[in-house]
Amino acid sequence: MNKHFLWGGATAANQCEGGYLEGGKGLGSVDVIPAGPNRFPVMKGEMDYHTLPKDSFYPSHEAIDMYHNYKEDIALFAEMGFKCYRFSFSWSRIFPTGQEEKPNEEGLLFYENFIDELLKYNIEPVVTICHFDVPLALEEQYDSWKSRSMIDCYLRYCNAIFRRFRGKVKYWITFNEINMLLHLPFMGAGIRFAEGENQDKIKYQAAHHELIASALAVKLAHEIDPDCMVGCMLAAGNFYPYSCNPADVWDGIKKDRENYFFIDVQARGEYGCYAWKQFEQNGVCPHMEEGDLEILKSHTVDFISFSYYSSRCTSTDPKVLKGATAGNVMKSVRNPYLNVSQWGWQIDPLGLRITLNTLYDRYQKPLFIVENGLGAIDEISEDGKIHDSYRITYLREHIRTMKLAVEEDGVELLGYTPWGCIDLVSASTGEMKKRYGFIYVDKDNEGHGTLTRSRKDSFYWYKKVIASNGEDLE
Ligand code: BGP
Repeated sequence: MNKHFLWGGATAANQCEGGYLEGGKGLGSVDVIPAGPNRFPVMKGEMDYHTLPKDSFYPSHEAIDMYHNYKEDIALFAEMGFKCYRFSFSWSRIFPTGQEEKPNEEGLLFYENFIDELLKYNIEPVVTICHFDVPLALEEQYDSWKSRSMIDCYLRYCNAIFRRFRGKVKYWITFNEINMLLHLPFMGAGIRFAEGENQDKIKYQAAHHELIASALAVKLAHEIDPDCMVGCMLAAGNFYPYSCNPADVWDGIKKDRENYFFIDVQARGEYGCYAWKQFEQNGVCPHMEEGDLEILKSHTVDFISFSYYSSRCTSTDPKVLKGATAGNVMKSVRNPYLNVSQWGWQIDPLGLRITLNTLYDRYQKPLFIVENGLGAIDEISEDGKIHDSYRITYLREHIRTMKLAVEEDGVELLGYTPWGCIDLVSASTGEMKKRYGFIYVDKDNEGHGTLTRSRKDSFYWYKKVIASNGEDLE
């Protein structure tokens, strides 16, 4: 790997910060997403959070309390030798209702101190501007991204952070897993549906608003700081056809396109021709304003970042379809060649090489793996330590194929930031016991625990990987 390769780790505010009303922060959409059986219906936008039982438990409120522990956490990242750290800002910490004229100074100061702490250790900040978190007041006032007014609110927020952190933050990501809007609209974009609404029409209209906002953020960032790079972010993982039946192959292409739909616009500057045809056929053409197509065309992203946990598999055979597995929200058929994690996510290291190559062939822009990892239950052994060899195996195999994509296939890759480098709240399930970290956090699903941090075996292993620039994977 080249000597500037950005080894690091990734988290998001809503899953680790806590301090949900401290420092003048307003409520975010994630703060009303409970743990337990109501989580999924709320994330899908099909259950109104106002109707949740009073004793609901909201894991984001405290999370792992990084709000108060960030210095200790960053010191641990530095000890592992991180070159970069990907994290997100909480929008409602900076604009508590999303509509203020001026940002909340306390919120900006928190992130300034946070970033200065990273820079103290020469850790490059990689900031996700919006990671599954919209000020709740914007959801209440405008129905979130259903409304075009969100573009101005988002740009006001971007303007504040681009100016404040000019020269300090070089890598920005406009929206985390932008394609999640199609699958979990409330979690992805703060969108709820009323009964009888045409959900697809709303989703594609909201997508258009986010795409315009993203393009204008690229423009603004470059105006304010010509040296910074702005990227998009995809929940990636190719769909494999279950069989060589052409019907399965075609189905895989169509499913992949549902996801590329966003990146096609952000990276190439225009909607794919297939997208327009589908909009027309399904009667879901988004409303556009004059100049929109030009905005999209003129301000494409500098790099493409993505999460990769697993490949997916698809079939048109009803018998095969019966065995669909969960796998990171997007439904996938069980691939008989792959093992699965404790949460049923398929494990496919070669799929990372396939994904890297597919994305690079399609866009020819630098790529950035900003999420990858294994969510697993960790047990504390008799010696008081966590021997997470399963996590090391998962990461080792993925890093191997990542290196092959770079060294043998010529893919241009900026860096690698495994997800949840410190244990945090799971986005899909709200659990703590689904752990990804190199660093263990003492907290359970019900919110009990001392929040003490400790190093797992993978901590020492990853430290060695970084120190050897990916040469020593044993
Ligand atoms: C991605 C999200 C992350 C993260 C990760 C792991 O979809 O961008 O926020 O949580 O998946 O998923 P989970 O937490 O559900 O295991």
